[in-house]
Amino acid sequence: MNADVREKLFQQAKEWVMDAGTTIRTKIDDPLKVDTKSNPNDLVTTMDKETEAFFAGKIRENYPDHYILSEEGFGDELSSMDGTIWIIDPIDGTMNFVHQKRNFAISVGVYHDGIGEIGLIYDVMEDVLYSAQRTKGAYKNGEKIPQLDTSVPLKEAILSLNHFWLCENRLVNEKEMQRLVKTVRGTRTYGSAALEFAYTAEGIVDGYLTMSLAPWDIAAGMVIVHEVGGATITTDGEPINMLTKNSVFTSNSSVQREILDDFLIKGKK
Ligand code: 2AM
Ligand code: CA
Repeated sequence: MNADVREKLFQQAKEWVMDAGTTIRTKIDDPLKVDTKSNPNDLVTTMDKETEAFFAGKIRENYPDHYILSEEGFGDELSSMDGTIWIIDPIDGTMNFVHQKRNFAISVGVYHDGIGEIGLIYDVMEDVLYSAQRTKGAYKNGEKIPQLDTSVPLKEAILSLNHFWLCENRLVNEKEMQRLVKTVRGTRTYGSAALEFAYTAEGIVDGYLTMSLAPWDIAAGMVIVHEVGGATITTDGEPINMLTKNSVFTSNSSVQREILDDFLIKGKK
């Protein structure tokens, strides 16, 4: 994508993200209608749907030739990554949104012919925007985030993960996961994949590992992590397929190599 085109898109996307965030903050104490989706813990609210409808309306009006891949049904059915695609999670961390009224984010990634061009993750209640454009670096509220430290030993690393490996243990070896948890300095579970990517990019956690995420949970985060020198792969060490669900492991390169070789791959042998 041409840099000028991308810059304009970035400014536009950023404006819509901030507008959507302001609306959510204004309505945060309004009564909520909460429904469930794939399971009783997979939540969706009217706010998720209204926010996605807001983005879809703006994109369809202003960029009728762009596509939308999104969580709550306002997007397109896509079978390829050709063209310009907005990959949107209107509220990532819906359980946090419902139970805590914090620790959730708006996540918007823009991909062109399969390449991540723009990533925006907005921590709505903290009013913190993580952003990146391909080749332009990553920013937190407009301040450049430094490149990741690749010399962090695993025993001093903090790893963001959740209990989903217990539910999807065919993907990883349970004993190896236990050994990993004991090896690292600490683990954290924030409950918003987008924020966990943002924290990885910021270097306040050294990686995020989880078993099954949709494209909209990771699209923006992948661009942002990439811009600080990190990488995102599956737990098998394979590239992410943006048209399906994936197991996901994002981190700086040194932690990634070590966890992949010594725990994830080894656990499969
Ligand atoms: P969501 O809030 O947009 O649903 C929680 O650890 C993280 O995993 C959140 O980013 C959440 O996204 C995501 N997630 C993906 N699939 C999920 C599911 N079936 N149930 C709960 N969280 C899910
Ligand atoms: Ca969501």
